[in-house]
Amino acid sequence: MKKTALIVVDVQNDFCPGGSLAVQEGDKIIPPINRMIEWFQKANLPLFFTRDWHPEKHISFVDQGGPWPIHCVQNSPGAEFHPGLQLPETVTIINKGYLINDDSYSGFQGTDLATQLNDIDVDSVYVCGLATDYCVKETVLDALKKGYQVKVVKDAIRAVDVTVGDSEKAIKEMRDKGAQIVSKAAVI
Ligand code: VGL
Ligand code: ZN
Repeated sequence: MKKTALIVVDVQNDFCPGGSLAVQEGDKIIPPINRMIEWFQKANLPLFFTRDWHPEKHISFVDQGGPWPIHCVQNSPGAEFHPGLQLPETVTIINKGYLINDDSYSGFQGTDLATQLNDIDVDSVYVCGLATDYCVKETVLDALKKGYQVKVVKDAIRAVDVTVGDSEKAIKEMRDKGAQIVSKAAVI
């Protein structure tokens, strides 16, 4: 039987209020994500948490000529999952952006996420987390390209919104490319 997995993208301290690359209301999504985690756990369905996991002097940092402030440095407090996020023992953690000269917004790029999903017969995924207009979007688009059925949980995502409207643009692009945009109520 084919399975559904939950992919929680980058719910890390640096992307939440108080962090170095804080997403507005980034922590507001934690309660609904926790409810989904509980539901997937009870149903014995797989949970994957991605995390941005950059070396010091990563290419994406402003001091290296990149677009972002220093964030999610490997083993630093900012790279930890938000303390409010439930972290069951059964979660599989996927590190990304861990090479100094390579950035990847997608949880599939430079990781074994697709192999792991295929090994356990996953054919559909729910995606939630941070940020709508970067890592959530790229993870969703890659999942679609790889043939998974994708549902994006709209109450459980938030955007960086470097430019006003980025969030809506990202949601439209995900929908246009085949993702279903659902609310939490449709999951649990
Ligand atoms: C992200 C900017 C830089 C994200 C990661 O998780 O959306 N955004 N690195
Ligand atoms: Zn990053």
